[in-house]
Amino acid sequence: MPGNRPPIDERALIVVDMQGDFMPGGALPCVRGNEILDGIQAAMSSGEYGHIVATQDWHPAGHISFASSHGHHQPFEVIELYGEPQTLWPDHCVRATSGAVLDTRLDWSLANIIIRKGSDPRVDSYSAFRDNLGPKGTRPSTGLAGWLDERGVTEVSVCGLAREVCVLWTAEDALKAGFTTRFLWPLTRPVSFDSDAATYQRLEHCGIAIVDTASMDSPD
Ligand code: VGL
Ligand code: ZN
Repeated sequence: MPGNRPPIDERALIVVDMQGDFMPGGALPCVRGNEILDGIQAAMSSGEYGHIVATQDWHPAGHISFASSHGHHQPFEVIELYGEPQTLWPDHCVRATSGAVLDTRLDWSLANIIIRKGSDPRVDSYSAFRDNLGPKGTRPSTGLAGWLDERGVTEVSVCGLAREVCVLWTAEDALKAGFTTRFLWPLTRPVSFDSDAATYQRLEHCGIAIVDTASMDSPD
């Protein structure tokens, strides 16, 4: 129930993919992604969360999610990969490049664990919990659900970039893993606002709490 929260040591905050390439001017920018920096820093340092998890999109050059790896396709085209739709992206978050660095305006010393994802050249990875569907029909786990379970976490709050991609998939997997899940809507930004209605519907449909508190006053 909203308002009926567990104790702080049972709460985790997951900060998804706050990296240069998802910021304005980056390779795969979210709309005004910089606007959520202050709110995320406030959430991280609020003392309201007993555990802070960060994720970092971390692709090898030539990753299968890059349009440039497929020759005849353009960024944002959708192809079929392993029987599922795969959006092809501009090259982004290539490991050890400047665009992959976690935004230095946030204090990452507050994070208890940083999960790098998308390192398998053959499969994309949106969620903090597991890869997208891969060549053998498997979705290898990142180990995050176990990490949270071992620490007694029961409630997960998600924020970061991009609202309709990695934050959404992370929230859906958190719920599937059995955590009460909160989506801090004003502390996310999408690649495109066109996706917002569909994202909202998906969250409502599966029972993820969409948090839009007065302290997070932006309607975006
Ligand atoms: C993301 C597209 C491709 C994200 C990552 O962080 O939302 N989106 N890779
Ligand atoms: Zn990516």
